[in-house]
Amino acid sequence: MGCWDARRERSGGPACSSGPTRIGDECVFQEKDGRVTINVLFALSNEKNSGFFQTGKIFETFEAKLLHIESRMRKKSKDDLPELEFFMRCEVQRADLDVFISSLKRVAGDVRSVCITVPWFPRRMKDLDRCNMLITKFDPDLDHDHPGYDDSEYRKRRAEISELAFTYKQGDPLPTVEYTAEEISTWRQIYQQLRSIYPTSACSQFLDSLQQLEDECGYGEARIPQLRDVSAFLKEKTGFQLRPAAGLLSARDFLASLAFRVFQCTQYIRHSSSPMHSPEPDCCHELLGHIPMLADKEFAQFSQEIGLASLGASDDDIEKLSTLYWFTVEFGLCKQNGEVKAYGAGLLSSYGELVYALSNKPEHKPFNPEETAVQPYQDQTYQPVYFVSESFEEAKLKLRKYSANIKRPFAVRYDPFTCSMEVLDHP
Ligand code: HBI
Ligand code: NLE
Ligand code: FE
Repeated sequence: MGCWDARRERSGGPACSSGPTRIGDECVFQEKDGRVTINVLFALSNEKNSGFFQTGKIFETFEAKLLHIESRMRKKSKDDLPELEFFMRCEVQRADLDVFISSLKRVAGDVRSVCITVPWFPRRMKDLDRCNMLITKFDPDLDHDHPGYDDSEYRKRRAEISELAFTYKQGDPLPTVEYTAEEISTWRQIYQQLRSIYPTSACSQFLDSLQQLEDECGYGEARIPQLRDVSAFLKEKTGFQLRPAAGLLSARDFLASLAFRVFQCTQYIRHSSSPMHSPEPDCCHELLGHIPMLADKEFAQFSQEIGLASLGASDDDIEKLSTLYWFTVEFGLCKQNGEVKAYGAGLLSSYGELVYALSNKPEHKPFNPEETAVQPYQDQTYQPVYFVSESFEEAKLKLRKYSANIKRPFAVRYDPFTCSMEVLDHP
């Protein structure tokens, strides 16, 4: 269970940090299943033409998979004989790395290897099965303050629904949940209260989509919509689809799925004793807060762009990106026709916080990604500060610009035909 590579990457960093082959601090290009991708540079003098074939043998011996090769003639200095210099990218067994490099050194001169650290990230839709690392926060089994902590029935129900997410594999039909009368009653209360203040509090994109969900997808106070129906609706509107999540996921895993236009969605409902606010995501948060926004074409596009920017990003960039996500997609406010409206899902699914955010109690700051990305945030209760953009479009454009500027030693492009990532390197 969990995202093996990503987890290891975060706890202490990967291998390839020792041995004579390392230069500088650049190391390991995506270690996966014990194999690393490295860049090797070496030179062969012209007299030793057989050197090239000998290096080939070494590649063969170590079962190194050649991914890229370039060569050029180079003179070390004016009076030297020209040498043929090779640049190769290859994948080898991590455990063989040092011997592989020292073997190359025996036949070639000036061998250098360069590895670049890039955390694992999903490349095919199927890889999302590994993007399910849960954050053990707000857990009804572990957290004494959770409203469901003392309710064994609730905990049992949560475990049952979480199991559906744990066993889900990409491509399976989305599981359906038969909600109990108590659960539907919690939903009804939330729906009624929120629905009554949406017209004055929510941005127009949200209101348009919600209307469509009510007309075409069975949204209403009477029943909790099933992920299967909602996913089919979204697929038609914006190409987004849902997959079940067992709870709050790590930001890296959560954001990565957005790159594939997949939204990880919880399916359980909050405890009936606290309908107006839940610190953790639940189906009310997903269905009322996120889904209407994801049914908007432009919002869907920029959600995917945030996801794409997160793939293989450094921990530091993930932290900033998720803070930005927090203050925009989750808790963003924007001006529309001279009034401040909510477009953040965390607000649109919490009656308590929606009313509070639009009151004069919290601080409202203008949205500016560089500043917002480092603002500490509150994930237990209401935010002390919200960022207001001049318009919904402005938030989108600024966030897009910020995401596009995140530095990585490669670029990614999503291929919608194969639902996979093309990774374009620029060494
Ligand atoms: N996990 N299941 C789930 N749902 C979310 O909305 C969610 C998450 N993990 C992180 C997260 N949201 C964001 O707040 C950012 O940290 C990316
Ligand atoms: N506070 C939100 C709600 O009550 O619906 C959920 C936020 C999840 C990040
Ligand atoms: Fe959310």
